[in-house]
Amino acid sequence: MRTPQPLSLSLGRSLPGLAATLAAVLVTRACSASSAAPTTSVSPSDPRDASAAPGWSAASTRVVDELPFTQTELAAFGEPWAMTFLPGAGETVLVTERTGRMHVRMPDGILREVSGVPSVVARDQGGLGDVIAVPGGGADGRYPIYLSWVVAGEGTTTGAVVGAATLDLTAARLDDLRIIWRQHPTVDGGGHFGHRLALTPDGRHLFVTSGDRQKFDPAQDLTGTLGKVVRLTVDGAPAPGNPYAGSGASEVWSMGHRNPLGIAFDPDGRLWSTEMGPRGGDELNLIEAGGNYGWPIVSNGTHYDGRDIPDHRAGDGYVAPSAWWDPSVSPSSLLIYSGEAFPQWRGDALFGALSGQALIRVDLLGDRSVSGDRYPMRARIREVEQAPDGSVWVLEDGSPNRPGRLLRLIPR
Ligand SMILES: [Ca+2]
Ligand SMILES: [Ca+2]
Repeated sequence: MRTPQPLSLSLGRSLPGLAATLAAVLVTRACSASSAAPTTSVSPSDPRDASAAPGWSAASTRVVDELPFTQTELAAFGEPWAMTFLPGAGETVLVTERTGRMHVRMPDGILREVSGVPSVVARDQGGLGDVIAVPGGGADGRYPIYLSWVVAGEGTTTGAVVGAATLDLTAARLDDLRIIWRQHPTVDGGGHFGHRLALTPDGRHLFVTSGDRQKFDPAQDLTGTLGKVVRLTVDGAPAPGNPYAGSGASEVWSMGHRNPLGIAFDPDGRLWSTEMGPRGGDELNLIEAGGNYGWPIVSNGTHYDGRDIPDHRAGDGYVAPSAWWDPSVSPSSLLIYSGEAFPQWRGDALFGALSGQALIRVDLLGDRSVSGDRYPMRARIREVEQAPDGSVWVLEDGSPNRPGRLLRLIPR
């Protein structure tokens, strides 16, 4: 993990002073990123055009109709949302459903419902969310996990929370469940919770994506955690060294996000996130300490009601997406592939597309993304994971009329 940027020098300043410092740092960063803009044929960013924002439009991503993998259905769930393999347990995988259920699928295919799952507010996009397992867990069949879900706040409001628990695999039961972090403030409405989770490779910090709850401006407000990526200790406290330590939101790592639904580390420890943007503004972002990713002030998309949003421009003070999608694909998840089964995919980003009904692959080259492929799946794809053997497992999105299948993808 890279160390925080010099923003920590701004401790104790007023917010405007902090913002000015932040803008100066980000301008520098944006300009240097622009000079490194990719020059592939699919990039509209001409490095000779100083006004062009960095990054590239992935709209022209190649559609691969002849899929390089075969698909096998392993199970089906009502409304699956997330999954995680249990460390050292082969193909044993935990699957959450938005409606508040969790199952463990054993390697022999048996599905067992997990008890002790928290009661959730399952409404609109909210409910039971992500689940991740702590690497190295599993002694005596007990697996430390983190999970996220939506709870009621004051009045009619709701908000996402993150909890820690221990899965007793033999009993298929969560023990010692406790809430360790709460999105704040809680607000009305049922969208844009984010609440995807990622542990740093060294296991010392927990990153949580926190959506803007469809309230826009809070993504730029450092008194709350809406529209942010936050960095916590393993116990849920603001991590030491965060860029806004000492401010009202000392757990904030980056800001200006809309609805980041994927987060993952690459093999070099860089943090990437997929973000569901407005119309035509879905993003793949390289997440850096103190970065302001611009929502709702700048976006390469437009509001769904037709109002314009200024595009990212070099020098505007906001971090431009590494890649963006117009038309939208609705990224739901993110995996950086490191397995053996698809050697040509190693180091690549893979994510599911909801409205795009596809698995999307993006080539990562150091701190840049440069090209990619789109694999049509004929279903909304909610989640992507890598099995111990390197096969790629995906969860389709489910609905009351159509369950979401768990599929295993292996090379054709
Ligand atoms: Ca997962
Ligand atoms: Ca725009």
